[in-house]
Amino acid sequence: MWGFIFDLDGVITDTAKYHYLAWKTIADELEIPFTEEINERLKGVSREKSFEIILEVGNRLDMKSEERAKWCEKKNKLYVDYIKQMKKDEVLPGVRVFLEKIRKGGDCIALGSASKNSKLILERLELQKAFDVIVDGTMVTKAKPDPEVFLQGAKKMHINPENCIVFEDSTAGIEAAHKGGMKTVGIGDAKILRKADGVIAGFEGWTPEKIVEEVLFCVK
Ligand code: G16
Ligand code: MG
Repeated sequence: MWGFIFDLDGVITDTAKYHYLAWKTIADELEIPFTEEINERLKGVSREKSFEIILEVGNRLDMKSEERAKWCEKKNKLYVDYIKQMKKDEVLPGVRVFLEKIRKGGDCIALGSASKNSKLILERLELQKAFDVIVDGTMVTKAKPDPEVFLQGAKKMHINPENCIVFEDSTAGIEAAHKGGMKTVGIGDAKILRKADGVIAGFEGWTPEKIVEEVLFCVK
């Protein structure tokens, strides 16, 4: 039996665009340049670590923790306003069908996200019941690339890490899953996710069996 673990942002839905808009507002207010390249580094990492990366770019690492917390809270308010408006058709193409196929095949499904807003997002997408196990940013002490989020997911599914397949769009997440002894499938650009065991553009046209055979074990 396999345990399939899904990252949320960039794998199930594209909340990266909302994170981007919210962080851009904050960076603009702090007069820190915010480029696509910086945005790429924020993927999969915690809110606090994201802000630290922005401060590093702006040479503002001297900012005190109380002030950092205020900016992070402001960013989250802006972000939550965006995700409250999300519609269920914002699930990425092929994801819903892929999850149903895992369910029919009798394997286990977990969410492994850094986000503290995962419950609200799953609710908006009407996907709360699609997961047997949910582990998110409210439950972990160490953020990706630490493997904690995925190891908790495996443990709660009662499946050994080597029998878990993690779907991730971020390099921090791929690193985390490998550190946890799991197999990885990158979602997105193979050049960026070159450390993943396999990379696919998205779930459309894929079945769980095809992923195991063609992507992870290269049986063509
Ligand atoms: C997501 C995003 C990250 C974000 C993190 C924390 O992680 O990829 O950019 O910083 O959640 O989100 P929040 O501020 O909502 O707690 P994942 O693991 O779902 O890709
Ligand atoms: Mg992600």
